[in-house]
Order: sequence, then structure tokens, then C-alpha cells
Amino acid sequence: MSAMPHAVPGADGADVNGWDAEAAGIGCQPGCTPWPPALAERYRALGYWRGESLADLLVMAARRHGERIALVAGEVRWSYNQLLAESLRLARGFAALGIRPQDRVVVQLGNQPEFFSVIFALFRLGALPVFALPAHRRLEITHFCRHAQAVAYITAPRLGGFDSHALAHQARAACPGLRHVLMAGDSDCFPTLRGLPSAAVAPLPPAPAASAVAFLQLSGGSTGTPKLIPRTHDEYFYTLRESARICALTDQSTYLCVLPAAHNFALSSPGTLGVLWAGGVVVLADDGSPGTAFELIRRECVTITALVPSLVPVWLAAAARAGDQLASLQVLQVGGARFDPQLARRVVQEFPAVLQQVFGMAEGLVNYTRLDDSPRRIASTQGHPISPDDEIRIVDDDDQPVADGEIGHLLTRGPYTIRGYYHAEAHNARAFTPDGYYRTGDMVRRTTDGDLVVEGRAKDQINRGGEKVAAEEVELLLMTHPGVHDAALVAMPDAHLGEKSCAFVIRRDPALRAVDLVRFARGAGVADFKVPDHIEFVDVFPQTPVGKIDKRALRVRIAEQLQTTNSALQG
Ligand code: AMP
Ligand code: DBH
Repeated sequence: MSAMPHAVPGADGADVNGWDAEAAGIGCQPGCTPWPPALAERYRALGYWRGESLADLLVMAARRHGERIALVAGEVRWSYNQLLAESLRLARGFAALGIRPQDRVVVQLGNQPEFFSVIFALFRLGALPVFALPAHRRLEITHFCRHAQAVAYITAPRLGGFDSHALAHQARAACPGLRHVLMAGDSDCFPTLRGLPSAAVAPLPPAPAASAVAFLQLSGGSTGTPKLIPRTHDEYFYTLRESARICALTDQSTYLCVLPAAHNFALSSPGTLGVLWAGGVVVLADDGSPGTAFELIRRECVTITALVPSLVPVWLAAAARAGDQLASLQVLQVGGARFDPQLARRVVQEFPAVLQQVFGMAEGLVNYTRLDDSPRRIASTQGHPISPDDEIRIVDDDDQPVADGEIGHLLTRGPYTIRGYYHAEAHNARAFTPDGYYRTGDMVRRTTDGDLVVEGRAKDQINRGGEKVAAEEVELLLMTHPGVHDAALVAMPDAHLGEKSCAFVIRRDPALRAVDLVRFARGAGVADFKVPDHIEFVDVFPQTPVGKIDKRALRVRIAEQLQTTNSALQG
């Protein structure tokens, strides 16, 4: 297979594998793959890409909805005008620190108003937020800072229950390129957002081109190091507009954000940014428990919210006792991981809001069931793409189309699906076809109605209730332990999360215990959700005929073992 032209254009935007990126006005940033000019032209002509940036989104929303409430977090309420003013104050402050257009800034914030003022400030500057999750720790944060060559890291003193000061010190020590660490909140050790030089100290640079990359989103990935996803203003704005339309958002909509705000689902499908575009209210929650969420739904008259499937059973149980607490809720979105059709049917029948299934990815393609679809379609499919120009191919292992209705690998390209990861040439050659389709790693079939059903996964990943764990990343980590000879991470069934992770380990040191390895992984500085949930010691790995580790056999082995244990417990 010949490699896709994973172009890394020069800063001058000169000829790139036959594409004149400058003339096309797209993806001229180093490390980013441009769209072919003819397609870019087409997406513009069709009105998908309108030359408006995500900074323009907030300016337009503030012009229309100025004094109306944009954000609610606890007792804090910010109007659109306040959000815009605060983001401009920060933009000036960042500029005064020397943060320039195109600079990368790792942003690790919880569901707090500052998440929005910070990212809109960076959008206005043309600097690129790199969206870390609150759960990320030293290894992930230092990797993002180094890989993106970030000049700044913006975090909060507390992330959930976690005191992030030590993490911030570690990041600064490990990343010499990091010129600034800023805290959203009080801190004795680091400069705060509040303390940034204010008002007209620094002039703002010209607004960024809408064709430029707006931010780097994270991929759940399947490789040893997490990949970064460059998304442009133009194409992301398109998904926000269309998602808002598909979800029937208006300025009367109120969205409850219970998932991490930086997650692509909560950010854009239609998420907080789609709601801000529509002029609605975004309510930020600290967690997704019904105890927290239902009270906010009642108090703020929430109309739409988004969950991962693992939250659904507790929401269903609590809804049965909720009285009229949920009376305002119109739409319950569920996505991010496999959603059991039986559970989906229960939501359709029992939950007092319309279910919308969402199958999306930070790389681009998003599918929705439509609000007026039949209950059967909503319960049994993951819907269809946002755009008529989303191209879908369902293929066998040799990239040949499967017959209609058969299961195959999902490949896609279109007006908002990336053409390459950030600075990842070798990986891009595998992750994209020569003609630019993204290999999603998902196994799907298409119904006669044109909906997609996710049937499985070919990528080496564990989807732990919507939190994605790249197997290789954890395997490499475990293999840095001197007592480990080899490791293979696979998914095992879990009643609550859908999947958890099981590490099969070949020991070098026979005295090594599972608890030692778990402690080791925890201490290594990775997000907690990547620490193996279970460890099995083995002498050899089963092999496929071509001599690779047979992970399917390992998955079967642990699933059978769990079943035996469960039967024994029940018997
Ligand atoms: P990421 O590429 O990290 O943004 O993760 C996106 C992946 O999450 C998809 O490629 C799917 O594997 C998975 N995913 C998202 N939504 C769904 C869904 N509704 N059903 C099944 N899997 C999903
Ligand atoms: O899982 C995802 O990444 C996801 C799910 C739903 C996503 O990125 C999205 C919608 O936009």
C-alpha cells in the first residue's frame, strides 16, 4: 500500500505533494495534513465552510444574546457579554505573556466557566488549545506538552479531588519549552488567570483565518503514544451548526454538561459549543450522578443532556423515583461506547425524554439518530452522519466493499473528518487510506434505512465506559517494570462499564504480584482509567498463525473465566 500524502507543509505554505496549501488556504500549519483543494473548494461552495472562526462564534452569539445567560456553574452565572469580555481580557493577558498565533497551550480544566473563557481567548489569539482531560496525569501531560511543543499549560488548583500543584511542577520540570504554567483559581506557587495583566496592555493580533487549525483534540487511540487531532475553525463550526440543527437547539435550550467539557462529545455534538452557538444556556455539573444532575435539571430547567452508556442504568433507576424533577428534559443523548440495544429500548419506553444515540469520534464523523426517527430506529441503531457529504465505506480486511447489510470496517472522509493526525507521518500512513479515508477501527453494518450499527471494534483499544484505553500504551508501561517480560492488554466484559481492562503478563520475576503491578502503574503517573482492572499471569501468549499475540483468544479466556467465577458465586 502506498502511503497517503501526509503532507507536512512548510510555514510558507508552499507546494505540498502537489497541493498548494497556501492557495487552498487550508491546513498550512506544520504537522497538519491539508484537504485537497478541490474538495475544500466544494465544501466552501456548498456553504459548509463559511470562513467564520470559533472566536467569531462567540462574538456573533454575544451580539445576538448579550445579556442572556451563557454559563451556569454552581452559583456563578455568566452572560454572553461577560464570557466574551473575560475571554478578551484573557486573550490580551496571554498576548502580553508572549503567547502568539499558532502557539500550542495545553488546557486541563474541569467543568468550570474558565474552561470556556480560556479556550475562546486562545481561539481569538489563534493559539491552539490542546484538550487534556482532568483525569490525565504526569505521563500524559508531559507527552502533550512535548509533542505539541506547548508554550503554556493552563490548569486548575483542583481537578476533581486531585491537587494539581505537584503535577504542574512536574510538567514544568520535564518540559523546558513550557514558558508558562497558569492556574484557574488561587495558587501560591503559580500565576493565576485572575492576575494576568489586564485591559489594553497588549494589542491583539489579527483574528485567525477560519481555515487554520483551531485546536488539537485527543484521540482515544490504539498506539503507544496518544495522538493529537488538528481540527480547523471552518470544519468544526460546520459540525456545531449542523449538530445544533439536528438536535433542534434554540435560544430556549439549556444543556447540562456532565461529561468532561473537553471531551469531543460534550464539546461539539452539539455539546456546549453547539448550545452557545444557538444562544442557549450551558449548565456545568461536577459529575454525572443522578443526585447531582437531577437537581440541576430541575433548578435550571435543563432541556438536553449527554451521557455515556454506563451512566444510563442509574439514571433509569433514579428517573423512576424522580417525580417531576425531569419535566423540562426533552432529549437524552447517549454515546461514546457501545449501547446495549435492550437498555436503549428501556430508555425509549421508560425515560421521560426522547433518546438520541450518538456515534462520533474526535477525528470527525458524527452520527445521530434523529429526534423524529421511529422508536425502533432510535433503540436499535446509532443513526446516520451529520452531512450528506460524509462518505462512508464499509469494507473487508482487504479494503473491498462488503455486501449491503454485512459487517465490515468503517472508513470515512468528509467535510469535517481529519486527513491526518498531528505530526504522525508513519501512523498516518496506516490510519488513512491513500485516497484520504480515515480508518475508524470500528466494525459496523448499515441498515436498509441508511443507519449505522456499531457491531464491534478492530482497533486495539479498550472502551471503558466511554474512556478509551490504547492497549499498546499500557503494555509498554507495564513492560518498563523490571519484573515483567511481556504484557498484553485486552477488554473483559463488565456489567457496569461495558468493558474493563485485563492485562495478561508474562513474568520475569516469579515473585511479582498483581498488586505490585497495579501499584506500579498507578505510581507511573497515568490517568487512573488506564491502570489495568485485572491482571492474569501466564507463561506464554497464544499466537495467531502469523505469530502475533492472539488477543481474541485472550479475550475469550478472561470472559470465560469471569463467567465461571460468577456462576460459582451465584451457585
Ligand atoms: P475517539 O476516536 O477517541 O474520539 O473515540 C471514538 C470512538 O468511540 C469511536 O471510533 C468508537 O469506537 C467509540 N464510540 C463512540 N460513540 C460510540 C457509540 N455510540 N457506540 C459504539 N462506539 C462508540
Ligand atoms: O466517543 C467519542 O469520541 C464521541 C462520541 C459521541 C465523539 O467524539 C462525539 C460524539 O463527537
